[in-house]
Amino acid sequence: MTVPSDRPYEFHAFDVSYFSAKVRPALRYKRVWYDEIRADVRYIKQRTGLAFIPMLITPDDEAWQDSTDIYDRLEARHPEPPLFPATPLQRIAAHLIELYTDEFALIPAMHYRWGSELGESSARARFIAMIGDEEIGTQAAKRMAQARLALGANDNNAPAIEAHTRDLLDALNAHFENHPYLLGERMSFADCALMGPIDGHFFTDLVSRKLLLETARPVVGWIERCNQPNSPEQGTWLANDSLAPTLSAVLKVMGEDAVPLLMACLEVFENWADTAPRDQERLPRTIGQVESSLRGLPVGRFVGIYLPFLAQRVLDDYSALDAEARKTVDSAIAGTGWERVLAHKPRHRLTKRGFEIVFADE
Ligand SMILES: N[C@@H](CCC(=O)N[C@@H](CS)C(=O)NCC(=O)O)C(=O)O
Repeated sequence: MTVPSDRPYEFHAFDVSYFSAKVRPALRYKRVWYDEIRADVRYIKQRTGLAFIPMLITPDDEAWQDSTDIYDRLEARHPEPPLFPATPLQRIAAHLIELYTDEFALIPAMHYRWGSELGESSARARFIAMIGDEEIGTQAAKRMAQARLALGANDNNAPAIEAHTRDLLDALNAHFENHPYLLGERMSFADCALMGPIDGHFFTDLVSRKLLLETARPVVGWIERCNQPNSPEQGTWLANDSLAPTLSAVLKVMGEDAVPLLMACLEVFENWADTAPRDQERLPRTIGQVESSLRGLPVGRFVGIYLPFLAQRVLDDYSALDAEARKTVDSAIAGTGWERVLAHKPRHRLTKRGFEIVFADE
């Protein structure tokens, strides 16, 4: 495809936005010419019908929305340097990390931003300054503090969220002490995805930034590398489609803590979809409520339709593998908790119609 180069991409984003932080490193890694523009939700909605940040406008004026779609489209237009590993195990591992970041890591991210007095007051100050209006900024902060509860973080389960984060940072520290990126010496979409919670929230917010600077210097080094990727100088992903043992340890912290909740959400979705009308113009954003637990403490959250859509993406890649490749993946993933997700057999298929997730014909 010819790429018009007389105009930059427009990246409509916010510095404090999780999913903007997930896309930004991919743009830098790909070395595309882009302008970052403060998101105007009304304009985004006008272009896509959905008020989600970020959005990318291409030089030929297409609107791209949804970080996973943006990765796919960037990769198709700018295949070099690659974001997506071509080998089965590294590719599935990267997908699982993305599933964790998009659907679970929001919980610790919202906890550290909104779940303490210092977190809340400093994030509120930032929102007010960013929006430039005391009242509107305060309202936005209030909505976000409520979203923390809807996503499953609360005062009661805060100790479990913090213990999870501690273990995740320890595992990532051990990994980044020996490897510059998750899959070796080259970035992939797994690194970009993990930058959502870690750069977009943890390193942006006062309470968690202190935690990172005091206890996770290797992780901070990785943030710096992802933000200035200098991709021509990067090396390669680990040889022979292998995962570093330290990455398997990271996957295990993610899998053991996230998978029970993710599976419970998938079950709520399947049951809802068994009887949901198929002719809906637009599926509801949330389709139910789930009760699960994290390290023995209850976590209740709403169930959305994005998780089954994202899980389907991983499962499609997994089921396209031949038997031998699947065996390799299975034995590498065994014991991490993620095997339950790979064994999931969805009864319903979703697809995108324009920017909306809808039922695929069944
Ligand atoms: N699936 C979307 C999610 C984007 C998203 O949720 N963005 C947040 C900001 S970081 C947002 O716009 N939230 C508004 C809302 O939830 O109504 C993606 O991957 O880009």
